[in-house]
Amino acid sequence: MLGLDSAGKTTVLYRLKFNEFVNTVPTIGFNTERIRLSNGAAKGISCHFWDVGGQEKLRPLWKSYSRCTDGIIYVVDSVDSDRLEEAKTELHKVTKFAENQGTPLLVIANKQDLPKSLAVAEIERQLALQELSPSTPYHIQPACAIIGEGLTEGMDKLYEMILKRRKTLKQKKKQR
Ligand SMILES: Nc1nc2c(ncn2[C@@H]2O[C@H](COP(=O)(O)OP(=O)(O)OP(=O)(O)O)[C@@H](O)[C@H]2O)c(=O)[nH]1
Ligand SMILES: [Mg+2]
Repeated sequence: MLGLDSAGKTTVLYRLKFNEFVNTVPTIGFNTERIRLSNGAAKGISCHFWDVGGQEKLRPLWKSYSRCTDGIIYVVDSVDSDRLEEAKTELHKVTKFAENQGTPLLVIANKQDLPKSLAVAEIERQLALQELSPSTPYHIQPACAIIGEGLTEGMDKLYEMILKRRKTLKQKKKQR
């Protein structure tokens, strides 16, 4: 789970883990949790999450933590329009790492509860998601991590993309 500082990653993590709001402090380093999803189509699936701090000095860590993962969750603050360009640059950097080619991407457009939040279509445009490599399947999900709205839908989509990718990789292996 990646994204600029204060996007809401740790709030998402603990919302999924405890099904309640947990007040966070900025992450220095990372948090990790094994979470059994409790809702939606992915209910019962156990996921290992790595929530890496988003401050600039911590971003060099992103490469190692996203390496060989099944999926990348990229959390964006939907109100922080001044930093969307920065969020875009960092996201495109991560998806270009050789180890992340084809890794499914769930973008969480967080803080949709706030009155000045940008619409999902606008965030998709500003993050230039359509310019990502065609090998990167993605879904952008509006959400509010405080109350957990949108997280089940987002995780379901991510799970769907992960299964689809596994199937394709298996078929490719067979053809060899
Ligand atoms: N209004 C609103 N505030 C949110 C939401 N999600 C998170 N926040 C708040 O945003 C602030 C930052 O949240 P964190 O979860 O600590 O952010 P982070 O992405 O983990 O930040 P770093 O650890 O610094 O990378 C906290 O005050 C949260 O309570 C949301 O959906 N709506
Ligand atoms: Mg954090």
